[in-house]
Amino acid sequence: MIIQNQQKRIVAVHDLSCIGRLSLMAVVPILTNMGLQVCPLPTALLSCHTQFPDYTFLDLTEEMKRIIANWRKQQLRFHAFYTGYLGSPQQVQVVKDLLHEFRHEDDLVVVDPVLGDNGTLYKGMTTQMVEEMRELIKHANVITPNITEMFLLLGEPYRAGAIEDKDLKAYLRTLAEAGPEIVIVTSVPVEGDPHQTSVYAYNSIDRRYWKVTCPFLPAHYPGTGDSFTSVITGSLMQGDSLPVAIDRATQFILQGIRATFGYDYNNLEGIMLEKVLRNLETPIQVCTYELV
Ligand code: PXL
Repeated sequence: MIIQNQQKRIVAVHDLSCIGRLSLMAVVPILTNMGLQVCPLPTALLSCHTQFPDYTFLDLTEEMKRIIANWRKQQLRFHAFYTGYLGSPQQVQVVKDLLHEFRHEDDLVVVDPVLGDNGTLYKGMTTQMVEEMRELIKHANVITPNITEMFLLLGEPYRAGAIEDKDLKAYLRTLAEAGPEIVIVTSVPVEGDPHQTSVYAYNSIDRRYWKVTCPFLPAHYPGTGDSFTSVITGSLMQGDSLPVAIDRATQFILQGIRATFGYDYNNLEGIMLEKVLRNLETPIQVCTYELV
């Protein structure tokens, strides 16, 4: 019997921000912990993420092409692709070429359309990036915009308050019509309750909608979106159902926020992943998802 390498390989297309516990510094530990071999394809190198008042930024678009060319020579086989923060709008074409060349039919493609939060674009993000992201999501199986990114992708003005279920379901459906089978929207306000926040998900294959609601602590930590989508990706790769995956990811983020919130601390440094990473090793005990 030949014992083959059965380890699943995932390409992680994100920036490397040295300070802030986001992008690759969240994706690599989480997915490694969940049993995947992570192969980073770094999009940019930053001294710290762009919500800090000052940072250095090195665009790696050309280096990405060289890395992919080298992988081509080695005929590497990947089983999943997960993209997040891109360093330039041109990188969307680089990612599309990567998928065209390396993706097999059953591979999972997760696109987190990192563009902005709280109704505004992140520093350095442009309308050209929004337009390119609309193209990239067409190639994904799963997308995970926050509510700001959902409106940007739809080309609709941002609405800050609660949204009725029927409207939100229509938004999810419209995004799924662009291509992705599964659309997951995070940071959805809960009607009449500022202490809660919801995640909605739509699976266009079985046409079911899911919701997970959890407490909202009054603190903003950059990078929770990256950790959230990493857990979703790892969970789906492990064979969890969609509602279990969103429950696991939501609970993990809440654990991370709770582990961090009690300290007198600069929130820009993100949630203390080191303290909660091991929780991913235990299967989920209680699910709270609802069918909407
Ligand atoms: O978490 C999203 C993200 C990723 N990468 C960089 C960022 C941000 C959000 O601010 O600045 C560099």
